Amino acid sequence: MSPDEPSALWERLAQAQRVAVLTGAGVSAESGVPTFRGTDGLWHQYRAEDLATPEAFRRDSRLVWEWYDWRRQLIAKCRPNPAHIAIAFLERRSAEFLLITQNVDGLHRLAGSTRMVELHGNIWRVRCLEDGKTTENFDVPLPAIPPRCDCGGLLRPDVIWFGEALPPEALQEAFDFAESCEVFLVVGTSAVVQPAASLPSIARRRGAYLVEVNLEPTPITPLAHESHHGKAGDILPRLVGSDNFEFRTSDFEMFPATPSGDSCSP
Ligand code: BV8
Repeated sequence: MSPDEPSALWERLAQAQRVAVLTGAGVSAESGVPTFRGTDGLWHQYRAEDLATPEAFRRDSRLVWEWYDWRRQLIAKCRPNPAHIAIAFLERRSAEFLLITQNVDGLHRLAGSTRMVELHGNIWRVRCLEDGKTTENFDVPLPAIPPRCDCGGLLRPDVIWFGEALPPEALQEAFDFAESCEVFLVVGTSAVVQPAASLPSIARRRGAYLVEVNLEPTPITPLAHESHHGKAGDILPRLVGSDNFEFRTSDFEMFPATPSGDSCSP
């Protein structure tokens, strides 16, 4: 859809009771978080099956933790961008709303999103393999690799690895909302990882107005009523009307000021 073509989204949002948004790594790209399959894609350096699977962790938990520590150090310097803000803004102007994210970086919550499910977990949480306790951990860098629980048990990142089931309640909430929303926005995902990638087609089949925002066409494009190709940080504020909504980056502190305090704009 060319930028000058009028979007019916505004109107649809005005009538909609229930609005859902699905996001992927592309929504955090302009904050400096590498995507998975883009040119700076994580996977180019590391094969997914080498690092983001239970087998890989059993084989070499140190290697897997070195990778997650590297990502945490990178994400810790990043701040939400106008796309994250537009989604938080949309939540506030929607009667019923659900943000369904595949991202583990925590930037949506930092941008003020509250009605959300993190389908693939969160990189700032750890889980003990002994006592099963899940705790928040913001140590950047991690003082010890692999990190251990105070019970002595080995900790793992509280994320969903390939081959692992998604959190059933989060998954159910996402599917229920996709089946009953009037507007479904898809932002910055290559839509290849299942079961998340099935949500847009379910929403469309159940009558939702489906709108995609992505740098390039994806498997969702043929399904979408509107497909806007470009940067989410440019397009989304205009689409949802948050472009005249002021916010100060200093509002966003992931956690106590990062020692270096240098920004990481790409
Ligand atoms: C499971 C957490 C079973 C970890 C992640 C059916 C068919 C085929 C395969 C399967 C299938 N069902 C299951 C599978 C296997 C697998 C799967 O889907 N594999 C794929 C590769 C084919 N799925 C699973 O293993 C899932 N588990 O099925 O368990 C089961 C069931 C019951 C009981 C036991 C077991 C678990 C999947 C979750 C894996 N964990 N992350 C971590 O992060 O370390 S997935 C991870 O990769 C992300 O979370 C995300 O989901 C995915 C990356 O995708 P995107 O976010 O879309 O990112 P990508 O880089 O690909 O694309 C970025 C996009 O943004 C691009 O389109 C680009 O153009 C765009 N973009 C870039 N910049 C911008 C932009 N757009 C706008 N603006 C910009 N500025």
